[in-house]
This record gives sequence, C-alpha cells and structure tokens, in this order.
Amino acid sequence: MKLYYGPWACSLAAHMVLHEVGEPFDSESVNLKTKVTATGGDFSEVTPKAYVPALELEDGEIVTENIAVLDYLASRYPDYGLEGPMGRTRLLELLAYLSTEIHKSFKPFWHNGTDEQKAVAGAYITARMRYLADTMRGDFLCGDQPRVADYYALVMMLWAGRFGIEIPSALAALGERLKARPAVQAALKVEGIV
Ligand SMILES: N[C@@H](CCC(=O)N[C@@H](CS)C(=O)NCC(=O)O)C(=O)O
Repeated sequence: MKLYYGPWACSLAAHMVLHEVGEPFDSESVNLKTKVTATGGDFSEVTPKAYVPALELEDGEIVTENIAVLDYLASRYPDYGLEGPMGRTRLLELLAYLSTEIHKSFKPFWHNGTDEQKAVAGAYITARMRYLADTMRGDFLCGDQPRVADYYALVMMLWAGRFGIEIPSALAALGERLKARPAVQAALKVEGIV
C-alpha cells in the first residue's frame, strides 16, 4: 500500500492511521502546487484529480477522497472502524460531517479568502466542532479508543490552531490525547509538522 500525501494536507489523517496500525506501507509526498511527487513523478498520472489523499493498493487500484480512503482503512483494520450492525453507517456519518461540514469550510483560509469570509468560516467551524465535542462518547469521538474519524478530526484541529480558530476545550483535550500517541508523532515528524 502506498499513500500519496501533502504535508499539512488532509491526507495526514490517513497517514496517521497507517502509522498507527503498524504494518509496513510506502508513502510519497506531493507538491500540491506543481503536482510533482517527491521522486519527480507526475501526480496527475496517479490520479487525474491531482489532489491528496490517494492510496495505491497492492493490486494497483487507486482510492481517493478522504471518506473513501478512511473507510477503506477502517474496513481493512477493524480496530479503527466501528463495530456493530450500524457501525459502518455511523462511521460514514461522522466522516461525511468532518469532510463536508468542517474540512470544506476551511476554504477561505487555504485559498486567500477575505477577512470577512474567514470570520464567517471560522465561526462556522467552531460551531461544527462544538457538535463534535458535545457528542463525544468517552476519551475519543466514539468511545475509549481512537477510530479513523478521530485522526481526521485531529487534522481539522491542527488547521484550526494554525489559523487561530477557536475550538471547544473537550475537543482540544482529545487533540492532546491523540498527539501524545507515538504513531501520531511519527506521522507529524515525517510531514515536518513537529
Ligand atoms: N474531495 C477531496 C478533497 C481533498 C483535498 O481537498 N485535498 C487538498 C489538500 S487538503 C489538495 O490536495 N489540494 C490540492 C489541489 O486541489 O490542487 C477529499 O475529500 O479527499
């Protein structure tokens, strides 16, 4: 398995999960402006979408979109998914919330939005994060151990910290718990974030 990632990008969620599960994997960073990979390859040939994450499976299949990539990893490593008859549905519900309600709201911060657009988006993100804090069930989003959605939430929290967006204290505590994990530290180090 090989993950194409961009430092600080949303692909960090899958990157942290891959470090967490402890099986060997390959990774290659991508310059998201030029679309050139670290080994000089044309990332557009890996995926015509030319954005990360892109996960190349052993048979050469490419999986894109955070929701699909994280769902794939949760199926492959069930300790990081949600068990029970409604488990996958609840996990997808959470991943979709993170992707469409929170991740996408960062657009003005990453793409030169006006101060007004940033203020509106920042307040929206804080409110959406508050829902996550209010519905946490234990030390992590879904109980006493982290699932793939927790790592996606951590990326959103790191972005919030970078752009000075307020996050609820319960969520900040979750972020600290995740950051204390060696696998998370390893992924952050590879991406040059710590
Ligand atoms: N719909 C995609 C969006 C992924 C995305 O926004 N990737 C960003 C990094 S966080 C990226 O690669 N941007 C470069 C570009 O779009 O050119 C998903 O949910 O996975």
